[in-house]
Amino acid sequence: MKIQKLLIANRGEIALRIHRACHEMGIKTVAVHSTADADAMHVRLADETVCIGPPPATESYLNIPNIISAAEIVHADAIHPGYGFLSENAQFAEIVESHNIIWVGPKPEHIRMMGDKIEAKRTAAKLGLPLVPGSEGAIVSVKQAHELADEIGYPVLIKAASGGGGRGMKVVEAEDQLESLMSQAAAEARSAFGDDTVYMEKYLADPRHIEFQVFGDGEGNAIHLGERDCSLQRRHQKVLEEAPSPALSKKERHRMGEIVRTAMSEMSYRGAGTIEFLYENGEFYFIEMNTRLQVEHPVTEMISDIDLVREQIRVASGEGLSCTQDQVHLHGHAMECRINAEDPVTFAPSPGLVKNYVAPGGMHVRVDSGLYTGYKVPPYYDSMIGKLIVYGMTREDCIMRMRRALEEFVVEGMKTTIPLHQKLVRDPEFLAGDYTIKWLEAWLEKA
Ligand code: MV4
Repeated sequence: MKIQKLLIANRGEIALRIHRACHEMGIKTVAVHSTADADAMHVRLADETVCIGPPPATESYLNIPNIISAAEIVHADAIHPGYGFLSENAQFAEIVESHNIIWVGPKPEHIRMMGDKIEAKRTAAKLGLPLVPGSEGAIVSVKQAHELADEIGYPVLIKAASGGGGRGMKVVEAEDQLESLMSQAAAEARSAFGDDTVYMEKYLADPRHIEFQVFGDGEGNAIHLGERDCSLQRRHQKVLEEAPSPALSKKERHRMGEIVRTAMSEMSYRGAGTIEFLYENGEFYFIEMNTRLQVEHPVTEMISDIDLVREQIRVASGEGLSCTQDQVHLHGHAMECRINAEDPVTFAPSPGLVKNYVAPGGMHVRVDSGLYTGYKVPPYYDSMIGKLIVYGMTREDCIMRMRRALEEFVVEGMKTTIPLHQKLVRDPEFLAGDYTIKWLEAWLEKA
């Protein structure tokens, strides 16, 4: 069914991103916003706006009854959740569909399945994805934990089944710590997620984080759009992402791409998805699947010329994918710097009034941001205020362009992570491309 009016259940740059795709497709947009976001760009650009509550996200952007009411009042025929907030809430997806509103997202059953990391691994294994050696399901006893850890060898990692993003993880270096760290992990998981189920994996000491972008039509057709290297992170927050990964050969990309594409085809996956792997010594290990559009999706758009939000909307309205795998031609190199309203050294949040804003431009430079001079960044939400994405024929071209674009970028009135990126993209080790998930934190320590 052709979508006439789409409600964007999000804020900030991703709300803008979705609005732009909609308008290019002739779809009217509805912005929802908290009282703290009345002056936000995503509200200014939308065709209609609905205030859905006070500043705390739990009372506005996470408030399901208010969002559904907003959609009914304006007669929206679709809802796009963006990323974060309700984007991976299977129950919300079901509620949206039960109101006869098109859910621009994966099937609720797939969201639910991948939200349980043990179920996700079980499914991944069945579909032929390589896993990290570890427990087949939950760990139910200390005895079982000891036997398994002895079998796979220390160090091992205890993870929460409902976890993700690194919360509730414990590295166990030796046998004498196993029992106490296991109960700590379970206790943390219970208080963070209301579920103390844990599982065990072999701990990989220093891998890269490489994720594959996939897309399905929900009827067995699926494509992959190559990988992104997201190893450059600090405390599980990604800082800079690039595509393709400097670590992969064309052959490895093709081999893994076909594996993930086949997996998505077999499960009749619908919409955008990201399959996360750890990559060490030339081997891939599946860890999680994200059933949403990701922050870093623009780097994939740059190297594929495929508009991922447009694709999500096409699939949701039953038009199917715009291309087959044969028609996907990945080319060149792209990078994204996440710009946060934070002190570039201490990472303390730094919201406030934008006194002057000048975004870079020119060939192959993209800025996804809702910032403007005179805008006041509210203190209630994520500190990411924009993304700078650039493209080049080669990684070197791309880095030179990123250096130039970062020099042009002016954000006055608050501290931002722009100076951090300026240093990072000038670092010889970064230039060499041989970094892992531990590299950035070590680099920040010595800088
Ligand atoms: C791991 C790992 C090492 N070995 N699993 C962290 C978040 C969650 N998505 C998975 N994570 C990890 N799982 C095994 N078996 C190391 C990490 C990890 C990590 C992964 C991706 C990106 C950044 C990371 C930073 C620290 C730890």
